[in-house]
Parts: sequence; structure tokens; C-alpha cells
Amino acid sequence: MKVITRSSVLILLAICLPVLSSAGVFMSTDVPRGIRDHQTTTSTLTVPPMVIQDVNVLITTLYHSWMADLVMWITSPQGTTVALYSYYGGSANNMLNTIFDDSATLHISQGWPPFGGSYRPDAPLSAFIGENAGGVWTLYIRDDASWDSGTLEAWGLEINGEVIPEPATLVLVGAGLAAVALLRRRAA
Ligand SMILES: [Ca+2]
Ligand SMILES: [Ca+2]
Repeated sequence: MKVITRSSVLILLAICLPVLSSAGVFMSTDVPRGIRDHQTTTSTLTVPPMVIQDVNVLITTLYHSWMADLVMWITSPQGTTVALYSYYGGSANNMLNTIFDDSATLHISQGWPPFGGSYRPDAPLSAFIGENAGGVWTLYIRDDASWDSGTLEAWGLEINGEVIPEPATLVLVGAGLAAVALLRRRAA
């Protein structure tokens, strides 16, 4: 007689779960946001639950003259903060189609406005690995100098992760495995 055990269910789940990996780009919908002298601009976006394997930050369109006014950082739903950018680019303008990626060859300090392409941020985004991505992410942009201001028009996150199954999914998988075991018992 074959009996399905708790441990065999867990082993089967461990085999099945890595298949449920997910990759997605999540764009903020609360833009445009003004970037004003001596103020901190925030913008948020919401991500579904998944265990983070990699995060890249996409600053798609940010208009600002004299980019050296700015400092940027990002905070995860779990409250982890990673510094992205600090006072680079001198008097030159804008950040367009910029990807902050730990895997980039160049550090952001080696780029020049409008910073098109991939750059490593000030601190590694790997700080987010293993966290649950689910919830509200916040991008902060502080303008520390007078005269030049701008707007954040578009930004997002590119996240690779493993989907966290809903409890209902686990119940269904468990029920399916039990049914298979029952059929095998009847066939035996
Ligand atoms: Ca990356
Ligand atoms: Ca300014």
C-alpha cells in the first residue's frame, strides 16, 4: 500500500516551485512629479509578492538641468534603503533611459548626463535579494541646490523573483497529490 507522506509533498513542492519564477517590469503610475529646490520628491509603485532574486531600477525619463543638484535613493516594502545617485553630472541635463544594475560595467559616477545605458548604483541593489518584493516601493529624489528644477516623468523596477504561492494553491497541490496517491492505491 502506498501512502503519501508529508515529506514527499514537501519534496514535490520543492521540485515544482522553482518553475514558478517570474520576471517583470513595474512602472510607476503616480508620475509626473515635480523636482523642486531644497525639497525631496517621492514616487511609488506597487509590486506583487515574490522572493527577489534581482532588482534593476529604471529611470526612464527625468528632466532636470544641472544634474549635480540631485541625490536619489530607493526603499523597498520591507524598509531596506539603497543609495542610487549623488551629485554627479555637473551642470549637464537629464537622466534618460538609465538602468541601475549591479551587473553593469560602469559605476554611475563614470557616466555623464543623460546617462543612457546601464550603471552600477552608489550602493548594491543586491541588498534586496531574498526579500518579499510585494508592496509599495518608494523612489526619493532630493534637490539640494537653488536655481535648477525639473520633473520625474517615468521610472520603474525590473524584478526577477520566485512567485510565492497563495495558501489556496498549496491546498490544491496537496489535494492533487493525495488524489494521485489514492488512484495508485486503487490500481495496486
Ligand atoms: Ca541586476
Ligand atoms: Ca535645484
